[in-house]
Amino acid sequence: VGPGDAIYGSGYRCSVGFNVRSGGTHYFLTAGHCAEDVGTWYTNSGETTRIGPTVKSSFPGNDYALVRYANTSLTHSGGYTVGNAKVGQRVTRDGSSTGVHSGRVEALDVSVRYRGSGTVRGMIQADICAESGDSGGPLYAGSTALGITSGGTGDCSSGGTTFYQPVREALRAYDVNIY
Ligand code: TYR
Repeated sequence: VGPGDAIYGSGYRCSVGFNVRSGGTHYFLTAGHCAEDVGTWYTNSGETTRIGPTVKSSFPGNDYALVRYANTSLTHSGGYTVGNAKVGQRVTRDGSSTGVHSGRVEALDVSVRYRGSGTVRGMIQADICAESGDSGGPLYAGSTALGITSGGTGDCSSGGTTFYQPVREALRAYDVNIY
């Protein structure tokens, strides 16, 4: 299980952001809005192969969550260090609905009000499309982890704009390390 992979819970699908750890305990980061109503995550849509529980989540305000790998037979891939996005930077995101798409960072520290759910602050804005289910997936530049897909407008047929939770803030909030 690794960045961009599909995760399922309570009939929802989202994406893995980045694998992280605290000592010998392994977790992954995903979007907070994904985990609001999901207690247990699975690798398959039939929800038979369990990954583990949502440990913590924060949404709205922020949009990140921490899920623990309780299933010790799953692998969890790494290879990332954390960084800060810069305006104009070329970046890539991955997600379980639409796969890999690249674009540029348009703005930082953006507030976004999602209809019917709330406002998130401090987001990275990029001219990259995403669709439902891509949420929680990673935003990166090479091996530098930058963000977690939160939401946006448009789609991958007509093009779109997306907003990302900076990953450094989530690492600090949960006192975990990316790898
Ligand atoms: N917020 C969506 C999710 O929960 C992801 C998404 C992103 C949807 C951008 C639409 C969009 O334009 O999966």
